[in-house]
Amino acid sequence: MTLAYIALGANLGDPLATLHAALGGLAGLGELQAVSRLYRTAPVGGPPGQPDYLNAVAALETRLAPLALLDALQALEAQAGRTRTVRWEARTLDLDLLLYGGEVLASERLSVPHPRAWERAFVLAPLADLAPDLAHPVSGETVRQALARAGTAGVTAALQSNWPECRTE
Ligand code: PH2
Ligand code: MG
Ligand code: MG
Repeated sequence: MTLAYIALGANLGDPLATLHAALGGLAGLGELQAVSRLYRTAPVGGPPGQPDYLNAVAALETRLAPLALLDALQALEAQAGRTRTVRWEARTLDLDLLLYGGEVLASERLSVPHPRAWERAFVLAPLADLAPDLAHPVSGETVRQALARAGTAGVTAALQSNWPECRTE
C-alpha cells in the first residue's frame, strides 16, 4: 500500500456536489485516510473571468500503481463531465496526483511530485491541514515552509456543515 495525496478542484457546475461525489469515487480506489478542509480559492492562470474554485486534498492509501491511479483519477474526472481543451480553463473536476509515497516519477503522462504543488497556495493550504511537516521528496522543503513562502492570498477555508470533518495524520 502506498499513501498518495490527491488534490481536488472544481469551478464549474455544482462544485460542492462534484467534490462530494469525487470523495466517494476516491474511496473506491483504496482506503481514504483523511480529507482536508474545503477552500474557496481565486483562479490561478487560465482564461480570465473564471468562477472561484473549491479545492481540497485527500490522503489515500492505495494498491494501485501510479499510472493505474492516474487512469482511475481521469476516469472520475470524465464521470464528472470533464472535457479537456484549453489548459487551465474552468473545469467540473480536477483530480491531481500530488504525491505517491516518497516516489519521484517523470514520464510523458505523469510527473510526481506534481510539478507545481509546492508553489500553489490552493494546494498547500489544504495539504497543510493533513501533513504540514511532510517534506518534498526532492527539495526537502516542508508543506508548512512552502505555504509560508506562497502566502494564502485568495485562499479561504469554506466551512460546509456536510463536508467530512478534517482529519489529520
Ligand atoms: N487548478 C488549475 C489552475 N488554476 N486555480 C485554483 N484556484 N484552483 C485550482 O484547482 C486550479 C487553479 C490547474 O489545474
Ligand atoms: Mg490541476
Ligand atoms: Mg489536473
